Amino acid sequence: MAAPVRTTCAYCGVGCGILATRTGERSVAIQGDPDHPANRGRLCSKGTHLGETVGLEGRLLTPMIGDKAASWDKALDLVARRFRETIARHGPNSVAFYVSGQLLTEDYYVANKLMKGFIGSANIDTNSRLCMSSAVAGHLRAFGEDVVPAAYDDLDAADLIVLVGSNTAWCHPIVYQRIMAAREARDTRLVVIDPRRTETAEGADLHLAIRPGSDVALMNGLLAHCRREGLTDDGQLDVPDDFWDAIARDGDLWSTARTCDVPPADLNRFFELFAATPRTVTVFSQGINQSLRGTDQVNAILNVHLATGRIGKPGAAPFSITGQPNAMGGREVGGLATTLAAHMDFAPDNVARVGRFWAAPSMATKPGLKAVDLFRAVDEGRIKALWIMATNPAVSMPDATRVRDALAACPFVVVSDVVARTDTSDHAHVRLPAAGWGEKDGTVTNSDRTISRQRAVLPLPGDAKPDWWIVSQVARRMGWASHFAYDRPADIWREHARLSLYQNGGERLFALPGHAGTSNAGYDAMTPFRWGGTPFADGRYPTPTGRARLVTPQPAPIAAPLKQWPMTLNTGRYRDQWHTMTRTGLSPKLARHRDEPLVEVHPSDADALGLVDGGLARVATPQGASLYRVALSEGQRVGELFVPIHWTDHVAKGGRTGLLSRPLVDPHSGQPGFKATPAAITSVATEWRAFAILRTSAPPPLPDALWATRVAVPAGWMIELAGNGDPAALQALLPSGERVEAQDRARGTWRAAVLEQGRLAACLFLARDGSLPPRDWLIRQLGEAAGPAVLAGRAPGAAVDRGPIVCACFDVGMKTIVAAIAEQRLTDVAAIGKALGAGTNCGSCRPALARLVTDHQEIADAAVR
Ligand SMILES: Nc1nc2c(c(=O)[nH]1)N[C@H]1C(S)=C(S)[C@@H](COP(=O)(O)OP(=O)(O)OC[C@H]3O[C@@H](n4cnc5c(=O)[nH]c(N)nc54)[C@H](O)[C@@H]3O)O[C@H]1N2
Ligand SMILES: Nc1nc2c(c(=O)[nH]1)N[C@H]1C(S)=C(S)[C@@H](COP(=O)(O)OP(=O)(O)OC[C@H]3O[C@@H](n4cnc5c(=O)[nH]c(N)nc54)[C@H](O)[C@@H]3O)O[C@H]1N2
Ligand code: SF4
Ligand SMILES: [Mo]
Repeated sequence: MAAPVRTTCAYCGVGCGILATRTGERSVAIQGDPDHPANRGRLCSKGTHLGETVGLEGRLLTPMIGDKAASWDKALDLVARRFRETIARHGPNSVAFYVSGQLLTEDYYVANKLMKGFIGSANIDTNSRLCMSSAVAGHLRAFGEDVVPAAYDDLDAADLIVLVGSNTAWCHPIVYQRIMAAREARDTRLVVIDPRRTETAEGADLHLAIRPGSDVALMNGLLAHCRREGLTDDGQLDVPDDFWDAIARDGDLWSTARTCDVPPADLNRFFELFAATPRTVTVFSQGINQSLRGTDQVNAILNVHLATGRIGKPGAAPFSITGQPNAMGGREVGGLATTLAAHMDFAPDNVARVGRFWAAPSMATKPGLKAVDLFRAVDEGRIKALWIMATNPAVSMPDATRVRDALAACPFVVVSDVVARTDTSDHAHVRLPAAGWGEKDGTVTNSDRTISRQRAVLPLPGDAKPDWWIVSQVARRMGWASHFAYDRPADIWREHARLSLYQNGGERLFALPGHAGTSNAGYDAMTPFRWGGTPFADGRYPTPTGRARLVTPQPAPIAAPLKQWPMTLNTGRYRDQWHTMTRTGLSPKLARHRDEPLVEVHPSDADALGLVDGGLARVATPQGASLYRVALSEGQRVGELFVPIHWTDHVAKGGRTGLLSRPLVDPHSGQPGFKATPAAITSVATEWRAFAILRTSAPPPLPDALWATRVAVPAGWMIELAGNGDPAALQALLPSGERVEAQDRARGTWRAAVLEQGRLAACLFLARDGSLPPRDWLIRQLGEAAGPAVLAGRAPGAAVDRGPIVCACFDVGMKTIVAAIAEQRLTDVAAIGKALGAGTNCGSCRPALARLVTDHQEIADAAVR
């Protein structure tokens, strides 16, 4: 067996180190890297199951012009020519790049350099605009530079951790496990501030289920409390004249509690805990950033930390955790339309400096279009050539239907992606096959400024090429061969490091000393390191006065419910899926945690609106409407809905969330307010419900039905279905072969199975009264010897329904766990682990297990008594 390759995870900004071992043509064994400072050997469910996503099924393996395969030469020449011609005819601002925090730093650097130094426009924006641009804008206002003043070690050293707008247990699971470890080791307190009671909140000492958008009121209330307690010191800060008046206004406990809609006693507990705990880290992510006042919400948090001295010391910091694996690397190269490069902005000095360094013929002199404006410009015909890399805006942008229309009307769209077909690349004129995780080489920066290498463990498949190579080739063909003469990522890394140091007398904290001269071998051997040390430890900030600034924050508008749109729609993530599912969607293990897109509703709303658990509902906003399966949840606030962002037209009919969100943005950062859209929900009745399980390696097409969602299962695919009228069209799902069938017209059930040489190749179960057999046993029968008895839908003899899968690693279902809690009187997560294995590998399900223990303990006790 090959030696393990040290690399980093493909997914979130925690940036876990991985030991990847090639075990076959296209197979990789995954282990956590015990030496990586971010995770010390741990991995969550997504990282653990990366090996299930490296197959070639669905990959784009050759350049495509329209629907025809093309050589690289032809495709690159075409892209270069169309961009050149468009620029010649309509000017540099008629073209744009839309890139991604999932590019490596080297890819990002080259794309940014081409657009801002050579094409001469700053129309390069990134999906990070949708992700953490409010944090960037907030840092710039408070500190003068976009520096995250925290590290994971601070979590280990803190006495209080406050998670605001962050479902850490699902979205940054290894950070959450570190927090849980700190709680065990030193009794660190945990407060979670989120309108929903998430699994993250389940593990906290205190959960404040605040009204959406009331974070500024909460933080101002906290700051007013600290001031009353004499804990603030603004002597070394730049303070706007109106600042303290604005903070004091409505800043008493009662009015804050009213605005935030939380019990005053809970609020007081939080205030007192914070005031009493100098070592406090406040971690925040999308519940703060993705708001129409995201930047002000960020500054409201920074204000509290600056004014109470909780920054620049071990265990005390505001901590913006980033979502994507290289969101931070993108910030370092200046990949946002509003930044230039290497933490420099568009001030004339900086433009001149970067221009000199690049020997650039036509520097962009002002910021370019931010994502939402950029796609609006495409829609209005002002952008005539667009290149999209490593992101799926037809799904992930707000008002995504309009984005699709814009792409469809754009004269020239290029998409670089690893998969053959996405909702975005359906609109591309040219598709370029990019190297994927496991094949690409370069660096990423995680949430705590640690730079690590990603290394290839597999060879490049087909004609796939790394993104840096693709961009450099186009740049060369546009006429700038000598400026883009890179042969390897190390060449780009050295240039990036040199730029960080270029005429930098300490004004810019971002600097990579010692790396400009790294040899190729040194680059290959690079070990993880954090840049910037402990920022602001000396109390000095990169502002003109050297002081940090307090900013008077404006609260987010808390709209009164509208008659037509009485609900507030919140959107976010599931534990085991990554964004638009192009990769996690390939993993059967990850699919089973939540295999359909749900709309979570509070039971009292459901009662009032006639929604039933497990039924379908249409969620509508002024932008559009989409279907979801209803899940009642006590963890929702009344009046609020929650839907996931992951489902696309390629995996489902229904459940596409991007089309619902408004294209409204924060005025400072341009980040969309994805977390609160006025919405309505209505029940949708269907006459039948069905599912099909099919043994096929290629994903089967979705049949024509009102509701259809497809997930990977171990030997094939499963499709959940619901609809009205004659379900005869579902016949087309079943392959030809020996057919066994059972129909009960009275009950309206239809069950069919197809056998190939006595083995189960496919089955379809349909019911009109809604009761269908559990899926697990049938999934396991795919490819196994089977006969007509398979139509019973369960094992002969005892019927075991394991319920939804909670532990993805050991495949343990909810009902199995609940039964074990009751029968074996299991009282904690560790006991469940001993009995069933659940929760003992990646640990992502431990919050869910804890919840099951609390919920079922009393039942178990009662049963024994
Ligand atoms: N499993 C998984 N993990 C991921 C990702 C993924 O797709 N799947 N994506 C990665 C990426 S790119 C990102 S950006 C991160 C995102 O990570 P998170 O920010 O943790 O994830 P979200 O689910 O978008 O939203 C976080 C929480 O904000 C809450 N919220 C909504 N409105 C408000 C409000 O007004 N105030 C407060 N205080 N909270 C509010 C929501 O209820 C939600 O629970 O996750 C990363 N990790
Ligand atoms: N309503 C709503 N919308 C949201 C959010 C929300 O909370 N609510 N969150 C927003 C946030 S924070 C984010 S980060 C975005 C994420 O949204 P997207 O960036 O659109 O989602 P992904 O599915 O990660 O898209 C990445 C694409 O790049 C491809 N890819 C993977 N690796 C590579 C590579 O190395 N090279 C190339 N060229 N391609 C590659 C993948 O196949 C995939 O098609 O969604 C945003 N949209
Ligand atoms: S927490 Fe999970 S998804 Fe994030 S980097 Fe670590 S293993 Fe990957
Ligand atoms: Mo993100």
